Amino acid sequence: ELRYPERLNCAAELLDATAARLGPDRPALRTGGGACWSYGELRERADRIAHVLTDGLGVVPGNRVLLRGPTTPHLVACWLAVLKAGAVAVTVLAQQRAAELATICAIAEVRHALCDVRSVDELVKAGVPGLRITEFGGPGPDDLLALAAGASAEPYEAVATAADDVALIAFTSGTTGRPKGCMHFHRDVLAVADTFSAQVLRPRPDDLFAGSPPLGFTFGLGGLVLFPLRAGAAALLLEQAGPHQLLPAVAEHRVSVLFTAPTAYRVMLDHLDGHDLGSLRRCVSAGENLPAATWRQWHERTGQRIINGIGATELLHIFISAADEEIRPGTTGLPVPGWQARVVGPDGLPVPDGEPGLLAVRGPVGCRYLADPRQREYVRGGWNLTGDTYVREPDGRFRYVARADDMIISAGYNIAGPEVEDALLQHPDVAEAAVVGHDDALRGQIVAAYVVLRDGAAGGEETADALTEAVRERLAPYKCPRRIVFLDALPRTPTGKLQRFRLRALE
Ligand code: 3SK
Repeated sequence: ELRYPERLNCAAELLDATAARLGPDRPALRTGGGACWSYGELRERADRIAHVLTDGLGVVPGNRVLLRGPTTPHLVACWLAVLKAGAVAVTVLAQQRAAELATICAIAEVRHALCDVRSVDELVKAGVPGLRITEFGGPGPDDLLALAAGASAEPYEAVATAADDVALIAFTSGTTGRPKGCMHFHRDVLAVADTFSAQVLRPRPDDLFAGSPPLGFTFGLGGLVLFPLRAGAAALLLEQAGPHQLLPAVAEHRVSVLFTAPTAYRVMLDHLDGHDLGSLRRCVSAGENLPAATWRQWHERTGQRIINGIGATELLHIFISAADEEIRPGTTGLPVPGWQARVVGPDGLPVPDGEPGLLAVRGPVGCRYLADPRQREYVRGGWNLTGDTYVREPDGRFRYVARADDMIISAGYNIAGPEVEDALLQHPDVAEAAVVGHDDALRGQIVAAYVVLRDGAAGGEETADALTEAVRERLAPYKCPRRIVFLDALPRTPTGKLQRFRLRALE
């Protein structure tokens, strides 16, 4: 069981306590350009910013501070400073536009923003009343980094927040709808590091983490900040972190722990040649379902056994996963130690093993939407309902079926798109596949597949027939796509999640 003291500032734990335990000279943050900040330097920079926040900008504990910019050491220092000052970090994505930022600021009652100068235009355009924007990385004397350089060099004494004071508000838009702000406590931040990271991932102080998700997506916050700092390891921060940047970065910097999404693993598989990935020790996949085909191809080509996981912004990070010998490709894994999971029917009661139902989880972190009535739908009887359909296998492993609202019902059959996608992905010409239901007068819905082909493969009727045949060889005929459409790319959210509703609208 996890036990934390009543007074707990997670940023002080992550930074000051780790620096004290392992020494200030250990590398903490590296950049693609070759910069390296030690734990001591990161601490000094975060402390100077914290002095500016409290002495110069008038930030007080509990204030919500928006953080925005590409993934850089300065953004991490700002995040740590905000939390050390007892304020609440609201980290957003660099891709979010003015209207989205305005909504987030309104919901979270944001009054201060620390923004990379390169990402400031949209925030200014958002025109948030009463918002004080402080830029960093610019030339002026009022730039945050200039103010920090002139601030006290004395260590900043972190505010003695309560373990259940809010540390951060993470926004999720899901794939549609008004964004929801998820409040997470100081103890939650340590809990995800002390459960998934410490017990499944098991990082070492000599590890170098890297990955594609940004800090505005809690998958990235964990993989690039919380987990490395808690373990005394280092993170390589890449401003451009797509699959084409990850491959050379892993080789050049000797990355040992990689965090990215299934799509990126698939793209990397097509471009592995010439890249030495021998430094990799751990590869984590989350954000979307990892098809068995992708797991096997990555294993075959790199020797790495991907650690699959399901996480949620509502629960901060990963709660079902498996590593090493526990892995069974095609399943997500077992509840992470400290978490409980079950599959329930519409009445909230567990369904028998092998039968599909809704995934329900509970553990050290729970969903707490900020002023949002959808809280009542997400948390029922103390269990968090993630909105995913799952099956619990007789060996206790959890297998993803589909998002609950994505099941296709065709001629009375329930069909899970991801199963058909997995079958399509086993065809050598298929780079990406997404399967949705389209309305049909006769069958209610038909299975429609949207396919991105690998370079060099041609679309057309012949290929469509070959793909239908490939699915028919693996799955019951009623699951075969009745429509196959070739696209250049699949529609995705800024955090890389497939937007099935856009494909449904293509009917
Ligand atoms: O949303 C997700 O899929 C996710 C996955 C892993 C960790 C955190 C999150 C939000």
